[in-house]
Amino acid sequence: MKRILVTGGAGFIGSNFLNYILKTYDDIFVVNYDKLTYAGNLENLREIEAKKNYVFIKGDIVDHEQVSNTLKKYEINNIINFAAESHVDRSIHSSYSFYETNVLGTNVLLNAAREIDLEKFLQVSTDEVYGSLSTEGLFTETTALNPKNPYAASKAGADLMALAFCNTYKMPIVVTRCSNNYGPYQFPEKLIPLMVINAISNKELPVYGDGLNIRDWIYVIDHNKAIMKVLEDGKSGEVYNVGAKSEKPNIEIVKLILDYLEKPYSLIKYVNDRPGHDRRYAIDSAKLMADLNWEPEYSFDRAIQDTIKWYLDNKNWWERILSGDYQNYYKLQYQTN
Ligand code: NAD
Ligand code: TDX
Repeated sequence: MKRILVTGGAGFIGSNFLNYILKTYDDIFVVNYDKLTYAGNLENLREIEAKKNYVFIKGDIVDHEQVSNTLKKYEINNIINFAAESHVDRSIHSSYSFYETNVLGTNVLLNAAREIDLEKFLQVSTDEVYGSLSTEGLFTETTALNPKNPYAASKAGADLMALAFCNTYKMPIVVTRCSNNYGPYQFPEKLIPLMVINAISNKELPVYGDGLNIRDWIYVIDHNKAIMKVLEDGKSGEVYNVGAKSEKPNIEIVKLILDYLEKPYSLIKYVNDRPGHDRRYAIDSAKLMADLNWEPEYSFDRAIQDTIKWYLDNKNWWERILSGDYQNYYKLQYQTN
């Protein structure tokens, strides 16, 4: 039986992952190990928190002793590392916590994993490690790493450490690199929830630069199904790109949100560009599709509507987040614009 340590399971992708696997598989046991930073929220897990095969532990992945004790106490044989500082703009304000959690934390997990009977270690990574594309081409698994912001650099460092442990200690380790996710429970610092919430609240929608930067969008459940496939069948030492061939310029998404909510385009405010802003991401997931028989199931047009509707229907969830620290972050990020 898989006994999985999921780190960062109270965040956006991790909580969707736990909700998905604990409703889909009976023959697993899961420990959610999360520090509960500003981005971690146990409310995301209400539907599964009482399950007998689920345990929550508040802990930091940088803490070797606590990680090691948790792995042994629960006889963990699989690890999926979602835990990270994940927001590019925050990494531009200060990169220390990104280095600590993303690089050092992954290194701690890898070392602690050497002490157990490990079936698989899956490092959840991002297409941002490849840098930025111009108008042509796609990122493949062999594209050279060229991270362009502190967040991306910290994720690239973690990937390389994971692959080095695989090579050096012959550990069963795989890396996934996914494109931009959207869906329920995403913290409203990221483009889609921020724009939806501001539009609902009749606040300005701050679009960086000319609004023509391109991101390649995937619904979070498609990403999570890919992670499960790679955990089960991914080949040790391999990297798998995950994407749904859904490239959109940012401004198109912002207008789509305003159209859906029947709000005027006059809410759009073009603001100063993000420093070093990557122009375009586009990911080729042909390897994952061919080798592990994975395919995205959700169309962008349908899933983005479901996502906007989720934020409309779950005001309580985001209103609680908008108080306190979030206001301070918002001022810091947008006051000069
Ligand atoms: P998130 O910021 O929503 O959640 C991160 C979670 O990690 C939170 O619950 C937080 O409390 C926890 N955490 C942070 N530091 C920790 C620490 N030191 N110890 C233990 N827990 C800690 O992030 P997300 O968007 O859900 O991203 C999850 C993973 O997926 C990250 O590794 C990210 O790099 C990767 N990823 C994200 C996207 C995306 O579009 N959001 C795309 C590709 C890859
Ligand atoms: O207020 C905004 N205005 C704006 O124009 C915000 C928050 C974003 N943007 C732009 C910047 C990007 O071009 O929207 C695009 C998406 O921005 P984010 O949601 O911050 O995502 P991105 O920087 O692309 O990174 C995301 O995808 C890769 C995740 O945050 C990462 O964790 C993941 O690894």
